[in-house]
Amino acid sequence: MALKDSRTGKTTRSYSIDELKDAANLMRGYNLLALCAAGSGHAGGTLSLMDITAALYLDAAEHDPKNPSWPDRDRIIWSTGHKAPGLYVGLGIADFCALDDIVTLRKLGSPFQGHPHWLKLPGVEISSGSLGQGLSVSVGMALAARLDGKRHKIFCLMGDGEQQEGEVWEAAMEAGHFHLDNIIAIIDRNRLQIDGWVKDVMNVEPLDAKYRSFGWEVIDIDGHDMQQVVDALRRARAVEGKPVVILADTIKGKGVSFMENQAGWHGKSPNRQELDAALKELGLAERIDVDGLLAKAQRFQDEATRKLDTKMPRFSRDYWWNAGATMQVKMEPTRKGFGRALAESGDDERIVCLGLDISGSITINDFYAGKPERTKRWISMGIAEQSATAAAAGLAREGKLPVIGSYATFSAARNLDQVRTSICYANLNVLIAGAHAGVSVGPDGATHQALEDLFAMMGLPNMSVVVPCDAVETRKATNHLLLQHVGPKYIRFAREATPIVTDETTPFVFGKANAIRLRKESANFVEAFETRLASEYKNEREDLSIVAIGPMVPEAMRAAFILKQEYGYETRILNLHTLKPIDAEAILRAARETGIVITAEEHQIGALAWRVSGLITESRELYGVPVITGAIGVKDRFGESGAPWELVKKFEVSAEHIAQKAVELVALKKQGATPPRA
Ligand SMILES: Cc1ncc(C[n+]2csc(CCOP(=O)(O)OP(=O)(O)O)c2C)c(N)n1
Repeated sequence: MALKDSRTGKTTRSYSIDELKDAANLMRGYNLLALCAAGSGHAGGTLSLMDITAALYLDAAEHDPKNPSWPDRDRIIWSTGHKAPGLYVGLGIADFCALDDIVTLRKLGSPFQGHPHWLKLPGVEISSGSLGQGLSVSVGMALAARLDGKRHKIFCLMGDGEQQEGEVWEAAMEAGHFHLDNIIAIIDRNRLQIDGWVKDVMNVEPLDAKYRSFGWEVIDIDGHDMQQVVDALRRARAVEGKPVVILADTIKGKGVSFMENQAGWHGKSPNRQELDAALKELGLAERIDVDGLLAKAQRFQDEATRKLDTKMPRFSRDYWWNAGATMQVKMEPTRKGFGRALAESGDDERIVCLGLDISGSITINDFYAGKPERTKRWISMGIAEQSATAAAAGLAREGKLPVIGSYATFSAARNLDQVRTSICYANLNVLIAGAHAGVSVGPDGATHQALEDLFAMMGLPNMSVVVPCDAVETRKATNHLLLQHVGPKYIRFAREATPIVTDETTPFVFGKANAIRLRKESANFVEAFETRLASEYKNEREDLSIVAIGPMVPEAMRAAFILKQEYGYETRILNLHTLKPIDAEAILRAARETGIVITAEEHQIGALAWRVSGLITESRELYGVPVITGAIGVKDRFGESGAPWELVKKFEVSAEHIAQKAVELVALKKQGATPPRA
């Protein structure tokens, strides 16, 4: 059992129950320290899973830290991706990596991503973070082992909330059907998820009867009794002819009294004071060099910041948000506008909001906050994006106005076929919110940074797509989509606080772009600009145009300021809040009148860029007119963990990058023929 030398097959180290208990305790400490240094992450679930993790990495799994890709090793599949730090301390305690290094968790460039990525850290078997996929991956690995005549086991760790994903049950059926006795699933049954108790959010019990009925062997244990954990893992290994699931009863936040059984500690990290209190309670205050490791984390961060800064385009001064005495701006997350609109318009009896266990942070629960009469129209569906999407179609078919929302990658990708067939093909009146979109989601990393959702939503017939630029516009757009617009509709917004650049008087007309012009440097950023409907805007013979969506609109405005200050260039900005139907007239006019069109999207380049350049190349009116195009956005790569604004810099979606591109294109334009001015 346990840690092996893959060359000789000999066990390199065995652990007693007491040693395993001690290891689990120490792992809890390192876990909390890493979370504190990161300033974000999931304390509750990592603590509930820690005794199992220690037993798995140090006793149950046969693997060799010196040879992490040993073909005969047992595989550990971390389906419960948000508990990544638990996985990392498991790897650390078993010597796959240095425990001390885990303190760089979630920082830019760290192999310890917010959610596990197997291509960044040896010992990690798969990339995860989108819940409910690990058991299917395990089925694939188990089938491969069978085909290859291998005897290793595949351990799959899941949460109990995660059992709400329908895919888990497809995989459970497959494992039972194929009698995959090389799969050992472990469910961290702490009975809490984000929105509250699993039984209230969407009951999954009785899990034992469910798994049994799919042909599984079920073992029930106390997941904090080390002897029981070790025995269960040994018993599971011996079962033949069917897969095994260990249902481990645990306590979320286990080991730290103020975190235990508190839903609020799901996605939270301790501050320094809380960390000290937790380590004291765990008896680790003297055993872990907290100051030394936090200093190590800081050095890592400083180096990441230095590297990032050397790559940023440079100008004569610092134009970053609120860096100077003038052009000050207020910031607020765009998602707040979504919640405000639901609170405002929610009295309409047709509106029904569906909860997908991420309700607070995407603000969808503002719909019923302080309004008990609305709670009957709040329907918690659990972590089940696909079924909830089709259920929304059912509600819409019966005349309701359903609203669903989650991280954009789960509300517009995980469920894409349901959106396509049940909502768009049927042309039903469903509002889908794609929240936390773009790289600026930050430290959660690639799995949570939707950068492709607009490709899908834009490509669906009947779908309307709106990407508002700030919280104020998000409120207006949500109200419009909810009550005025009939049909499938997608609204995309971000997580991080971004500049407020509109107010109540700024026009918002669905399908019609706004033209924005810098007038003069002012104390307040917003006052420096004039905004009007693009259709009412008269040509000012600007040097270039920037067509932007979402939080790239404020970046485009800041770029216009840089370009004016540094080069005297005049810029026309189009806020293309409605991406579909697109305001072709505003775009073609900008192309004809300025000769340069730069698109700016916090998305893989193309959702906006290729639409705009497609319009330009297709236009008869522009035939023979030279138009230079440029695209700012993410360049066909996945995101990664880092602080939100760091990622804006790293993925080159800042005002500085837009300005740099503009300078290059204006130089090109000056070299070539001057386009005719209308
Ligand atoms: C497909 C998908 N939907 C939503 C989320 C966001 N999310 C992260 S953790 C979580 C709750 C998980 O609950 P559970 O499995 O019980 O884990 P635990 O409470 O033990 O942390 C949710 C909804 C996600 N990561 N993946």
